[in-house]
Amino acid sequence: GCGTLGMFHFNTDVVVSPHGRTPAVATGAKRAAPGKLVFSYQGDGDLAAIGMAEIMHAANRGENFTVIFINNSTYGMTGGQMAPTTLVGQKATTAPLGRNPAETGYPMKMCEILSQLEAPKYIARFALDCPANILKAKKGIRKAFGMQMAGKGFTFVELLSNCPTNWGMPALECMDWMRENTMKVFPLGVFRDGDE
Ligand SMILES: Cc1ncc(C[n+]2csc(CCOP(=O)(O)OP(=O)(O)O)c2C)c(N)n1
Repeated sequence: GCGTLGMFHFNTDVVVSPHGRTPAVATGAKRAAPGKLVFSYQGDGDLAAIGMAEIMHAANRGENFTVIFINNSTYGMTGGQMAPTTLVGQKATTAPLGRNPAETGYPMKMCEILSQLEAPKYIARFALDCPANILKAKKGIRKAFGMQMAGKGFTFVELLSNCPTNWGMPALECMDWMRENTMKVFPLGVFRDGDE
């Protein structure tokens, strides 16, 4: 879904768009109401698979909204299928022996890919594995929202997350697994800061 859309035919804060198409919907919302804070909230299946075209082109146009990209390296809601971000060797219902790059390629790193474009103004990756990192993520989101409200352009915040159900482990173990696996493939950091 995307942020405040109270200027259309009905008064609402949230719009659920078709899977993957959120950057297109957010583009329309922000262009129609440039004073509103608009953000999309997208999973890795959503953003890096079905919505790959929408995210690339919204970023390339420098649309002035914020993307919150929740990367838990799985299609959670539909039951744990392989996502573009699934790690090599990570098990999924559609990769029961673990992701094999010879068949399905390698994890796609969206911050790094989007950093090849000129227009984006802020691109950063954080992890939600411990309070210190959650506070950093919060700062990054605040920064992205601030840049958007200052009219700077496209801002993208990736948050490494987890999925106890589909990873098949308790929540606390997920935090360790993230640190030992996910964060090695998806390094944390600010890839672009248009304020600097
Ligand atoms: C056009 C379309 N295709 C497929 C689906 C089915 N679908 C719903 S959620 C989902 C996967 C979501 O995975 P992700 O975006 O990674 O988010 P998560 O559930 O892990 O948070 C899919 C394929 C859909 N809702 N709409």
